[in-house]
Amino acid sequence: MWTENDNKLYKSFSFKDFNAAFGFMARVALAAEKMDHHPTWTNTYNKVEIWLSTHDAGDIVTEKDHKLAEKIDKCL
Ligand code: H2B
Repeated sequence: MWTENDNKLYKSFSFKDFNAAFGFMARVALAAEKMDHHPTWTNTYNKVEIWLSTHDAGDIVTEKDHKLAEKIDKCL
């Protein structure tokens, strides 16, 4: 579930292993590049954490972040 805190949308994802996590990240990267809207994220082995905000709008959550969040969920 995405949560909004401190002007960021946040979600944590867990996978079977690194390979599954990185496959997900590759799909997200392509979707993000298409939108020209990019995640702030970390990956540790099978875990991926993502924060979304719109820097161009002053680091707040905008419709673009909600749209990317939706696309990210479809990359699962
Ligand atoms: N990603 C995110 N998350 N927020 C932005 O404001 C943003 C971005 N701006 N990706 C884009 C790129 C902008 O810097 C470029 C120049 O279009």
